[in-house]
Amino acid sequence: MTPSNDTEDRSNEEHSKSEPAALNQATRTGYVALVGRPNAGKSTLLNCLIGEHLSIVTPKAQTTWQRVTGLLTIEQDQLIFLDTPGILETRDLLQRAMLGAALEALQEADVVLLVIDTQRPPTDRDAERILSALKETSAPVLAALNKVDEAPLPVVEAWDSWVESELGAPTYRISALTGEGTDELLGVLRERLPEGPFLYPADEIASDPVRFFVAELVRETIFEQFRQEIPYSVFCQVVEFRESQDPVYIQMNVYVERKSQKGMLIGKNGTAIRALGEVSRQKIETFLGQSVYLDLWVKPLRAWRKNRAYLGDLGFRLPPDDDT
Ligand SMILES: Nc1nc2c(ncn2[C@@H]2O[C@H](COP(=O)(O)OP(=O)(O)OP(=O)(O)O)[C@@H](O)[C@H]2O)c(=O)[nH]1
Ligand SMILES: [Mg+2]
Repeated sequence: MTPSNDTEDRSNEEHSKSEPAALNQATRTGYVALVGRPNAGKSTLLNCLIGEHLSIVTPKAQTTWQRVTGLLTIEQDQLIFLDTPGILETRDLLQRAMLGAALEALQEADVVLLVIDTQRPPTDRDAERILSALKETSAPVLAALNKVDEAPLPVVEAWDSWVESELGAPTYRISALTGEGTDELLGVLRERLPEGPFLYPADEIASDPVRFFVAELVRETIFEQFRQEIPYSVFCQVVEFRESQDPVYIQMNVYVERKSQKGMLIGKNGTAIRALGEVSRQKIETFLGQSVYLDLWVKPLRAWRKNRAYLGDLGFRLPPDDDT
């Protein structure tokens, strides 16, 4: 093809194409990291934006332990949301892995959405943790002032001033629970996406394996049904997933840190584990849209939260410079 007939050839090509005109427009694709202090509503916001119960949510802090990717494609825009564990003070190796996951998402982000719980006023500790974490990113930061459905207005205003003076970032008042303000926020996020091809098919909402979500739904139910340290001592892992069977057969290990916790999880005459299995199974059936046989095996894995090898086996990515 010579430069002289280049234009003509391309215009001919254009006319012969049968795809909709929209495909010829530039697409925008980007990673949007949802970060913030524990319990701010990051996972609720991810679910609200995606329109699915993808990331587990509980009233307790430190629910999310690993990053969860949620995909949303609207017209020419693809948003790859990274829900992250809360930016927290780390006391053990699991918490260091959790913080590491949040910091890694900050490094990968094209846009950072700082999610703030405006039910509580800003503290020095919040300020220190948030500002230190945000040093990891060079991406633009937006702040979602969340929970405005319940938050006292003076506290929302206090956060507004804090974000303005400390970050100079734009703020958006939202409720991830009711959806208030989230359409406008989504519009702003779309505007911030860099141009680029889609990285996932337009109809996909998740990139993590189904096994991960299934195990997370059991962990969510443990947070709901057990008290004190139990939710923080348990991790779930699918060991067998037979999709071709009806009902789908799922065998899951439920690891506890100490032998005594095994008894608590099973309960008197097995009542606790039966209740856990029943509610978890229903959630998994809704998620998969199929009948499920859920086989839970409670196993002690001594002090797994502090054990590098166990955490590695359970799928946690540990910070490389960690010497614990
Ligand atoms: N009233 C109100 N509650 C909310 C809102 N968003 C989240 N919550 C509640 O806040 C609690 C924590 O929500 P999560 O989405 O689990 O918070 P998170 O930031 O993901 O928490 P971690 O994973 O522990 O860091 C849950 O009880 C939610 O129902 C909101 O807009 N309004
Ligand atoms: Mg969460």
